[in-house]
Amino acid sequence: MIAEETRKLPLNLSKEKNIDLYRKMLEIRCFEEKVFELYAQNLVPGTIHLYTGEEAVAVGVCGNLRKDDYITSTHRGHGHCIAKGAQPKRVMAEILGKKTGYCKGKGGSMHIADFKVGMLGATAVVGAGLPIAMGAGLSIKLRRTDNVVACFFGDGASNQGTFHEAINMAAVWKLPVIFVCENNVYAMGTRQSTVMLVKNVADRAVAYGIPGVAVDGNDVLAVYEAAQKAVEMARKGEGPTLIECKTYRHKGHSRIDPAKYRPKEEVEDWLRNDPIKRFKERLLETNVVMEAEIQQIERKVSAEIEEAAKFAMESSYPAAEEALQDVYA
Ligand SMILES: Cc1ncc(C[n+]2csc(CCOP(=O)(O)OP(=O)(O)O)c2C)c(N)n1
Ligand SMILES: [Mg+2]
Repeated sequence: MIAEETRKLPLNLSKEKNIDLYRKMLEIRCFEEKVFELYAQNLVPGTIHLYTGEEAVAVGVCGNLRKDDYITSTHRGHGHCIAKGAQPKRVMAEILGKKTGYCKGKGGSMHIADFKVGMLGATAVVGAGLPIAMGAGLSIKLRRTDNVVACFFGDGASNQGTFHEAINMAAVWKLPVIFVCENNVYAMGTRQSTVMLVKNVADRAVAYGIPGVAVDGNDVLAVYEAAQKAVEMARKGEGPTLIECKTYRHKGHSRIDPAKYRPKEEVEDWLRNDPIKRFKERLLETNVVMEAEIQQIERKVSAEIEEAAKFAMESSYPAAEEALQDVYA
C-alpha cells in the first residue's frame, strides 16, 4: 500500500545530504542491475535476491548511522551493505566468488560481512538477524558506548519466533536496536495479508511496550525521519523502536522466480511509485538540485558501477588450497 500524500518539501536537510541520499539509492539500483546482467551471463555462482525497488529503506535508515554503528542484514542484502558504506567493488567481487570480495569469495551474495563499516553480516536464515542485532545491542550496552544497531528483516521474518524473542528482550533491557521491517508485500510467493491479520507489522510493537511506526518505505525522507527519531532514542539509552517500511521488490523473490502470483496492476502501481524516481522529482520540483547536477550524478554512479564490475570480473577465484581457511570445518 502506498501512502497517498507526498510531502512537497524535503526535510530540513542540507543539499549535500539530499544528494547523498539520492546518489546512494542510485548506486544500489545500478549495482543490482549490473548483478542481474552478470547473473544472466552465468558469472554469479548460486542465486541472487535483488533489492531493486527497496532502496529508500536501506538508504533512509543508514543515512542516520555513523560508521561505528552496526547493521544486520538478510538474503536480500546487497543494498544494506552499500548503504552502510561497503565498497561496491568488493561487494561485487564477493557475489562473483572472487578472493578480493569481503569474505574472500566464500560467502557469496547472501553472506557478506564487513566489520570495518559495522556490517555484522547477512544471513540467509529468515529471521536470524534479529537475535544477532539484539546481541550486538547488549554488547553496546555492556561496553557503555552510544552506538546503535539497525536490524533489517522482511515481513515474512516478522512471523518467525525470533522476532518475538529478540524484540521482547531488546525492549526489556532497553537495548539500542532499531528493528526495520521491510514489508515488500510478499515472502517468496506468499502474500503478507494472507498470513497476518493485523494491518501493520508495526502494530505488534504494542505487545513489547515500544514505539511502532509504519511509514511509506518508498519515500526516502519518510524513512529517514522515522529512523532519525528511533536512532536518537536508542543513543540516549531509551530502547528500541520497530519501524515498518511499506515497499515492494521490483523483481521476483530470487532470479528463478518469474513472480506470476503478482497482479499486473499491482506491479505497475508500485513501479510508478519507484522510490528513486519519486525522490528525483521532488528534488527537482523543490529546486534542491538542477537537472544538470542529476545527470552528472547519474553518469558518475554508472561509471563507478562499471568499474566495480570490471574489478570483480578481473579478480581471481580463491585457490583450491584455501578452501578450508577462514571457515568452520
Ligand atoms: C528459517 C527459514 N525458513 C525458510 C527459508 C526459505 N526462504 C528464503 S527467503 C524466504 C522469504 C522471506 O520473506 P521476507 O522475510 O518477507 O523477505 P523478502 O524475501 O521478502 O525480502 C523464505 C521463506 C529460509 N531461508 N529460512
Ligand atoms: Mg517480504
